[in-house]
Amino acid sequence: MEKMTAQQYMDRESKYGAHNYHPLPVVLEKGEGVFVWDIEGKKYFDFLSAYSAVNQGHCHPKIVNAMIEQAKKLTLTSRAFYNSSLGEFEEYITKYFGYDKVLPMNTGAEADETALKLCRKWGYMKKGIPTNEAKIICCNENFHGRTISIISMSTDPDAYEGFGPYTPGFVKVPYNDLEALENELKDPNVAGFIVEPIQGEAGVFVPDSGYLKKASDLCKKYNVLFIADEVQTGIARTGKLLACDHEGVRPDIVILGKAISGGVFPVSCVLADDDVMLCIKPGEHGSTYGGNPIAAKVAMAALDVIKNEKLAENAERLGEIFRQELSSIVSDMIELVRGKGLLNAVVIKPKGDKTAWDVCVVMKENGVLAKPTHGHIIRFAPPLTITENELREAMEKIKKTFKQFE
Ligand code: IF1
Repeated sequence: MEKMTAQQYMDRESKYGAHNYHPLPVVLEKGEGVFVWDIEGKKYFDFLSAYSAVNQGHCHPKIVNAMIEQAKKLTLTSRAFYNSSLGEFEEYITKYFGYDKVLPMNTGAEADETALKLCRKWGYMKKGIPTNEAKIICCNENFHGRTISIISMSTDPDAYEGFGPYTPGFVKVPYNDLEALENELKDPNVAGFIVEPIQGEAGVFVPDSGYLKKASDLCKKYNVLFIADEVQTGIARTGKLLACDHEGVRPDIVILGKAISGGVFPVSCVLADDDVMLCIKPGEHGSTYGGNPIAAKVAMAALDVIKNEKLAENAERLGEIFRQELSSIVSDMIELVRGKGLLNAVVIKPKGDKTAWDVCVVMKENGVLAKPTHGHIIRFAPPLTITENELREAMEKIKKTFKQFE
């Protein structure tokens, strides 16, 4: 049989798959550490890390082995029965992050939904909000996933338009605006405030230093739950285990996903203390796959790797170097560099008809994969296992790319 070309792979996806994505034209078939290879054997630095899911590097042997070993033994029981791995994971992760309880799910959106339900339930049971009156404050330009309720929080027409009617009960405030937040917090029917410590989809928008701490203090003052969506920022990506750790903030609810499995298996979860978590009773929430034995073993291995390989420390140190190097590039297409740890972005000023998309295509030719967001922002988020030498090597390719647009 003749070998398929990249074009044939892409055409087949286009013919048989829904058109809900617009991928960069590269067909990958192998990954190891910070590298991925396409079907022709060309090697690339992965500077997207599956949107920060592959923080531990591609196909990390410890995580993959944990999956294989468990897959040979027991894959799924549902939560109708106990399984011998779930409790081990629950103890491990609650001690790891310092919370009383965990509720396991599979995807980020599901964990966000879980947090919203938990928050509303707490609002009725503990805060005494009248039935069906609970409100949750969210931020403009947020990204929390793709379900109907979550897109009801969105201010991005691409995310919400054409999918109404929307779920009521959300109040939107500008991100990074404490005054607007406090105004809404005064409403006694507000149960929670959900926030990304750094807005990823918005283009790696880092709030002013002190914002999270003050927002969390305000929530305490008004008896409102502070809910941190750390799906993208968590698990060492920004240079600390959680992005909230930069300001010493301890959220009432933490939402985790993506890198909690190192990109090996869909795992997500919500962390909270008993006062909040025990508001949900048997039969009120769950998921067939949530808390399955493979997920449990994979997540423990993935979190082990974060600590053993000191990935938070590496992200912090290399992030500084990366931003320094990026900022040193002289190009009239670079408007701004921002980020924290190894979650960074460059705001691109289009040049003639050349946009961030064109930059990413040329960068791909040069051996670095990244993806534009909102048309004019390029996100750079390599696996946190990257070494300084690898980072500098990738940097040369990025510099070369911008030179080609001179
Ligand atoms: C896609 C963005 C990144 C998230 C936060 C929940 C979820 C996400 C803070 C939902 C998901 C993704 C999904 C991915 C693109 C991506 C993304 F640009 F859309 F914002 F990472 F930057 N909370 N983020 O960032 O998690 O249900 O997808 O597991 O392809 O849509 P999920």
